[in-house]
Amino acid sequence: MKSYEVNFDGLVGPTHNYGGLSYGNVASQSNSQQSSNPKEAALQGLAKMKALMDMGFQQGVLAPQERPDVAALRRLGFSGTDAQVIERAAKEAMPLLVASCSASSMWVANAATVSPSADTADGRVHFTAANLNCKYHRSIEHPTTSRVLGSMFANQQHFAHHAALPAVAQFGDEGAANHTRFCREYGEAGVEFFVFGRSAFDNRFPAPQKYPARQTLEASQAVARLHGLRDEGVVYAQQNPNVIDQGVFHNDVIAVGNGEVLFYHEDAFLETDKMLAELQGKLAKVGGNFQSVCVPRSAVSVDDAVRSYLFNSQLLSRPDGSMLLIVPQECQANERVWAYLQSLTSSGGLIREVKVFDLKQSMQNGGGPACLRLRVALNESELAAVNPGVIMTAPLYGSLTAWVEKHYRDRLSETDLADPQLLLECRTALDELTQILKLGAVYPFQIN
Ligand code: SUG
Repeated sequence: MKSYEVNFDGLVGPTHNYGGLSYGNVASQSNSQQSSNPKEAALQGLAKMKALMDMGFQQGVLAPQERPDVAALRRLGFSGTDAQVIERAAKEAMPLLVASCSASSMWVANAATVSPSADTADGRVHFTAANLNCKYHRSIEHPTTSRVLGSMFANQQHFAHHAALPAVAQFGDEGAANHTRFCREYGEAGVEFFVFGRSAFDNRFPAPQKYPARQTLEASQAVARLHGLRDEGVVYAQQNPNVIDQGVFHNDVIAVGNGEVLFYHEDAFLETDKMLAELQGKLAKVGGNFQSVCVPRSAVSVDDAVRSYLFNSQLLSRPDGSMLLIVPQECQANERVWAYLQSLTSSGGLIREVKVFDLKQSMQNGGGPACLRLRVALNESELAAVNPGVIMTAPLYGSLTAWVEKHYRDRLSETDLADPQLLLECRTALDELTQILKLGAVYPFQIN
């Protein structure tokens, strides 16, 4: 049976703004308070989806969330009508209103961890929504994420969904941003690679000194258990705490894998040689030939990697077995990174082509091409069981572009977030979106 890697991209929501909410994420911190352009952000994301579809890749779309999250503000004690809740939060606790307005669900690499059916004990595709509990504005995403994923992957014969892990720091889980899967073919058993930043219960693992390590070993282990993965099909590795302290808040800012290939920075991990040997050995047991491409710090520093998001690229397999790298334009703007990419593609290795995308609106909040997509490996019958409304087609691209043009503002600053009209605009837009994507009722305003 044929199998595919389907990239589901997060559609940027109507409240996209620069709230400076993510300590440890350099771009989020340095663009705090700038005004944003939600319309441009959504169109940039859609252009990437369309381009990948046009190149022949399977592409899907994941809906944004209802913001401001009035229910979250009510849980924090603000009361009255929806407009009064927003007004009171704006007056008494602006940072909480800003957090409740974040469109951060667009970075769907953090929505969930996904294990394909070839790896799991019951032969179903397993999803665990990420609790994202390191940052308040992201911790409020998972209930709606679960409903949206449930509506996209509703067929219980093929798909199994797990609720987010307990919402405490010991089980901090950032989803697929710290998870990669190696395999020969997407439909064959593979090796799932979980990268953690610290251990909650074992102090032998060093933790970063400055910035938070969002993913714990214990969270990764719990996800592997929930998904019914075999020990032989799992490798755990620790992110180098020093790179977390330099702004590598997720592993997908310093490494990316696809098929049998890991593309990573020399400083990305601790005990790299041991980890590479384990990946090689375990992949060999399922017939795979593990290969790694290490980018030396002499060619690209960690600082250049963080600024350019070289590793937050999408590494995609082409029909002839070679690979293509989708990078943000910040890579082209960085002389050293661009020179490295030129040498990489001309070296005769597996990575033959680089395609550049303008994702500046998302990049300014620390979200590159890989942050914007959730990979789901599916065989033909599983793909046929996905809600067809969320699979990208030329007509769907047309409808979504028209929908963005109709509903989105082209400028949003902090003071605009206090405007109750924004909530109405968002709800009107999302109500129409659930019809376009045939999702049914998934948002709190549609359910309550
Ligand atoms: O969690 N930024 C996101 C970026 C997530 C990137 N995802 C991956 N690397 N997979 C975060 O830090 C910033 C929001 C703000 O400051 O307004 C933000 O949430």
